[in-house]
Amino acid sequence: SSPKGRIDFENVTFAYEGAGGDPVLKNVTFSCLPGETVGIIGSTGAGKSTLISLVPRFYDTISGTVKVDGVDVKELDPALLRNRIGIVPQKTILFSGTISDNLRYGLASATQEEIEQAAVMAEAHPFIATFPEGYATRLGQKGVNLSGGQKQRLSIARALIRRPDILILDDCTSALDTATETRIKESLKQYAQGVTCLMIAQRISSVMDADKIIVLDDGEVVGVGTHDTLMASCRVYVEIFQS
Ligand code: DGT
Repeated sequence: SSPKGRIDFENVTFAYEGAGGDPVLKNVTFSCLPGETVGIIGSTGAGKSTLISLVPRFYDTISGTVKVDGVDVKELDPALLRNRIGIVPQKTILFSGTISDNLRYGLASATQEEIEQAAVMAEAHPFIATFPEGYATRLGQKGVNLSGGQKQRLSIARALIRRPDILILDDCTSALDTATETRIKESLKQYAQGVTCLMIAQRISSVMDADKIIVLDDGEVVGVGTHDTLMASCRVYVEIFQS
């Protein structure tokens, strides 16, 4: 089968209703090729989370087109579209239940082997293995206390179990130390080959090795390129790098 997970934004303009109509994204154009890792950088309020929310079509554009594998998302069945996209939100939400339940998150068909594979990819397996009850360890109100970084790793594993064509990470590695973050990225490269990865980051170091980086400033794309090109050509990028 042909590679999947291409994303195209073509002159996308978007505004939230009732927010004075001021566009949050203005004329945004970029592409992610299947299997590419694309970083999104920009100051707070630049529109990064809004941008990624248009891929699973949480909102419709005012003008312009978002395409997945060449098809306007408005023409795709929303359920099928969202099934192909794994989203790891900024804030991890875990519920009272076992680690396996939390990773499965309603995907009844997931086997223990698939759960563990996803946990290995997300660098969660090693800490889960230290618990006496392993994957049967209970989380939540009466459960074990996890660190922010451990929760983020469970959240990444939860998205990977669904074997998405597109993985969207919304600034979800900020609670991880850089060594763990690097290991997760390495293992994604190795195991999740072919998965298109869109990754919002606060730290430039998180996306430095991405195939390309999109720099958003006040809803506009002010730079697209690799770290080296942007360092040489994009003022906003250099400012974020130096801050
Ligand atoms: P962050 O997460 O602080 O780094 O900021 P970004 O870059 O992810 O920005 P984003 O997309 O969360 O917000 C862009 C603008 O849109 C900002 O002025 C807040 C506004 N906004 C975000 N979400 C909503 C929403 O659900 N409703 C309305 N009315 N406005 C929103």
